[in-house]
Amino acid sequence: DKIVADKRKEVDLKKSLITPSQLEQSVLMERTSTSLATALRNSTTGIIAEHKRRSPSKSVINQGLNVQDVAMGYETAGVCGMSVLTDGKYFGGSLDDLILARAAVNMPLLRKEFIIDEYQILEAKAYGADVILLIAAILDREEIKTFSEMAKSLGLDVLLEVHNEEELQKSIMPSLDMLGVNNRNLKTFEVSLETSKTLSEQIPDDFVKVSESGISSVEAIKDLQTYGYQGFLIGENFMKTDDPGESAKEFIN
Ligand code: IGP
Repeated sequence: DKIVADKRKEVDLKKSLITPSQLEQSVLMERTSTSLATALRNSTTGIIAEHKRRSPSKSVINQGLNVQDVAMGYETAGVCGMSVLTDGKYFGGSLDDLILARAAVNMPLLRKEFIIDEYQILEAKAYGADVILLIAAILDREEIKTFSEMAKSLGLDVLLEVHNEEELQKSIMPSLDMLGVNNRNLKTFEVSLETSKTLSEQIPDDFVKVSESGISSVEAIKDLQTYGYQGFLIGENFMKTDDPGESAKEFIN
């Protein structure tokens, strides 16, 4: 909730400095997005590899790497897509990370952000993202609908993140492509893959199921696949090493 309040201030300030119509001038607005949902459906491994320097739960994960090297390493490893954290205050990321990754690779890129305003969706497109994340815990159903429909109109895929049954039930709508279950409780930081297993049967089959956070072994993925998961969002396990791309390779084939 502190994160959301900080984000509100940040977005209001940026809006006054760079207008939506200025964002629309970005060369990247003309780029055709690539679909992460399609890549996941066609993959047997389904890895979405994240760029994450630090987090509120772990503090420093990796500060010494170059985002473009990380992106190229992930792409060479054969991941389905990359998640780029753009929040500065809590995760040490930025929109520069997103646009630099975009310049380095062709695979689908997810803007990992606390989206609370349509302005941030325009930013995602203008800085080269293919997918946005919407977090059910910080949005009501109306916002999820408005934001996901706007993303679709820009050609972006939508990953909706839930942590419990109530968030899942309030969020289901046709403008979402992927449903992600966050195994980490954002309030307590506790991680349990059981969260993905329990919620799996309540996710309708028309959505690609993604399991997020706390995944650190191929065995865990094999297990989650039996519950219908086709996407696996992995950050720390790759980023804590000197060569995230090389670490990701071990999860592919
Ligand atoms: C990655 P992990 O445990 O592999 O580093 O987790 C990702 O799921 C996590 O960073 C995340 C996240 C979020 C971060 C999931 N949902 C929402 C910020 C905001």
